Amino acid sequence: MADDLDILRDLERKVLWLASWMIHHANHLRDNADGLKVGGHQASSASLAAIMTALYFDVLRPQDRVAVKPHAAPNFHAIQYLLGHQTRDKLEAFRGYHGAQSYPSRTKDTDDVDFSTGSVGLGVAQTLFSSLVQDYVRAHGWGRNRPEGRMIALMGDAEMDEGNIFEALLEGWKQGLRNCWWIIDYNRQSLDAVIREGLWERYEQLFKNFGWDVVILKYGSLQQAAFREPGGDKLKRWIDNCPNQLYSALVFAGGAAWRKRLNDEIGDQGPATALIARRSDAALAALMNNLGGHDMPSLRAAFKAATHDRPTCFICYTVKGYGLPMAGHKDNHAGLMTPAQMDAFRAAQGIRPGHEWDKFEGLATPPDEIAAFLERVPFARDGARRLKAARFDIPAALPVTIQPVTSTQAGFGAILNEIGRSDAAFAERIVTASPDVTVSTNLGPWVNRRKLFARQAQADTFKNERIPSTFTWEFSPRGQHIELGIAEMNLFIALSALGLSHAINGERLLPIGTLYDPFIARGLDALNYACYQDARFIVAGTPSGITLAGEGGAHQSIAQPLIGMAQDGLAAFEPAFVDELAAILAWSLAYIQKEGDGDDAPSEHNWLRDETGGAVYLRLSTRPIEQVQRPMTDELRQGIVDGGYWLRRPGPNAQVVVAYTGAIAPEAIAAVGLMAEDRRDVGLLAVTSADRLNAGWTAAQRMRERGLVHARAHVERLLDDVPPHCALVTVCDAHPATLGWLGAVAGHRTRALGVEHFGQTGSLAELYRHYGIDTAAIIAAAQAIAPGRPMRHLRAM
Ligand SMILES: Cc1ncc(C[n+]2csc(CCOP(=O)(O)OP(=O)(O)O)c2C)c(N)n1
Ligand SMILES: [Mg+2]
Repeated sequence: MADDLDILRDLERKVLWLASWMIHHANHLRDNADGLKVGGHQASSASLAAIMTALYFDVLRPQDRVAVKPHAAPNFHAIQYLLGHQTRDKLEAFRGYHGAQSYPSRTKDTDDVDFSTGSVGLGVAQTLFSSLVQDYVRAHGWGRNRPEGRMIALMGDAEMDEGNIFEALLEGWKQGLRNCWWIIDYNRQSLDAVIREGLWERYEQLFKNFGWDVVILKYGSLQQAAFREPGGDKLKRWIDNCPNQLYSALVFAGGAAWRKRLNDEIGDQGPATALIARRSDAALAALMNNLGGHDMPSLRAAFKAATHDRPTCFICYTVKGYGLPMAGHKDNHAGLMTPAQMDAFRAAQGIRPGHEWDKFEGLATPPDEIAAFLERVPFARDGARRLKAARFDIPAALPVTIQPVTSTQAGFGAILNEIGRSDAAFAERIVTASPDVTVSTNLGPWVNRRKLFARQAQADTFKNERIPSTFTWEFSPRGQHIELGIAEMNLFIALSALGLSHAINGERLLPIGTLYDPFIARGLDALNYACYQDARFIVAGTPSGITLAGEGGAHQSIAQPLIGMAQDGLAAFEPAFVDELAAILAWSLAYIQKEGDGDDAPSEHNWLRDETGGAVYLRLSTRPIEQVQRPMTDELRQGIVDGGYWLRRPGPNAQVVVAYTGAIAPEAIAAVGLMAEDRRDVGLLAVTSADRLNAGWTAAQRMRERGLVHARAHVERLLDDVPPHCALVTVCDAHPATLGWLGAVAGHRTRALGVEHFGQTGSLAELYRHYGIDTAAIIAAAQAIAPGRPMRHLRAM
């Protein structure tokens, strides 16, 4: 009988082989008609083969969750294939249509990826926040029937260059991070380069500063044994002093080069020379390549020794391309083995031509023993690992008292305050988070009611000292607001982790984040990442646009509505009035819980994939505006969530229609009112979501092209009421392209007003005039494209 160590070594070889072969197959053996390289990272995968084998086949438990370094995806797919959770078809189609993904993907892969990766650094931070979310869930008394899992990142050493890693480390320290492992594949190579000397010492200090344990796996067991031989101390000293570049170069050059170099530098005609001479070239190379990260006994021992819940960083010395001909070469990142090299590698693995995909081909252990071992692997014990969670009912109308003159941001705070007072089940599941803008985004009243979250309760000192304050900042394990430092990347990764709690912890959360609208750009890649892995959350960007006026030019946002439209997986809204916001928020809280299949047919009502669900972006404003007094009918509510409705329906003789979005509503209303004195039937279209109007229109066109001739989008039905000769003036406090496309829906002449430049401070009137989105600008635009009688009002203004 083979023992577990033998079997793990066999599996390591198999993982290395399958990963290399998968990439080779995709690049050399598949029809690649495009003339583009397919790519794949044989060297980066090889670097992690032993570490991943030790983890997945021995150390991990079903409750553990892993973010795999993006360019080690082939290892992951190979491991799941060996465990029976990945098909050969998918491997053969690696990087192809519907094949195993280039980088592990929660949404596109079928082999149970825990966390997507791809943009380096983000998956790493996701594990940290997922661990905090696990603590949050358990502190609220949920999910206690499941064992606590470890959140584990397998990361490249160059991922440590990403700033978001440091932001996350600091936040983790503040929040008392536990149950998190970051395993650094310390191959001392990035894409372009060999990294600086001594970086591990910086890492070690850094992690220790943030309260982590650091475990360094530098020497493998062969090396440790050699160090105990006579002359071994010299060898160890030489290894410790060897620059990264030279070590890599010698790894690439192989046994004879090692012998020459070592003899030159530590040869003593005594014990060190003898130590070298006792080994063949192959044995010498094996010894020098035997770094901790490739040594199965060291890896198992190190991982199994970490039985505590302290966050732990493992710095594993590795060789990029370990076991492959490109090992150690500085150009190996995108390097691919040639067919001849692959052939030699196959033969060396004992794999017969035509048996490349066979799971047990060429292994020392008999197949039935390996199969029996794989059956016992703890990681795969519970089968599929993605959990399900119940949904929470959301009332169609969220109660709120609307002030006659107020802003959407104030309304947002008021609605949350009302939710905070309610004992509805869904209210318990809401968790808010904000990067140091809790008060200034109007979450204060909600936090007063629902408290700040911390694993340990902590009283509000100001309150204890009887110093009056509007806000009582009490920390409690039942608190429902996570106060983050000012790092927008962290906000989005936190939302990403909170928004996957249903799948990871089996407990659904309803996350709502707030930040200043311009700083969405600061966390944009993390937002994209969160959407890519289908995390469910609501994010409110407020204040926004140039409407924040005195707050200053540097805080003005222009492109965000276009981001909202273009970002897949994110439904974007920009209401003008608080009753609209209440309807949108109620819809959103249900929408983020929807779990239809991504290929579900869109609803015939609006051709949007509303049953699939997604995340939501609300662009809000601090501008107090007069609210429209009206009953919220079902029809109005539907129009609001579908993206638009007629505030004033155009008549048959309309020459002009104004379409507006957001806080600029008073200017649009005033312009229409003034124009109506001279023109008949002027219409006013309220657009609450350019994103959903646009997406519905695109989808309906596609449906028609596919033969569903009756498909009609909401915006098409709205514009049915606009006579063909009528002109459209669109206006929003954002880039004009946000609404400019409306003219293409039914072929209306259109002038799109908006903000293309920014940076000026001033009063609203000054700024709206300066950027050309005030009432006069709307009227002038209408006059220019739909000349009517001379406009007295325009001249008077
Ligand atoms: C945000 C981001 N920037 C750039 C890249 C391109 N890229 C992919 S891997 C890589 C280098 C990775 O080096 P390292 O993390 O050390 O991994 P190794 O390949 O050495 O294992 C780069 C720059 C990326 N994937 N994501
Ligand atoms: Mg590296």
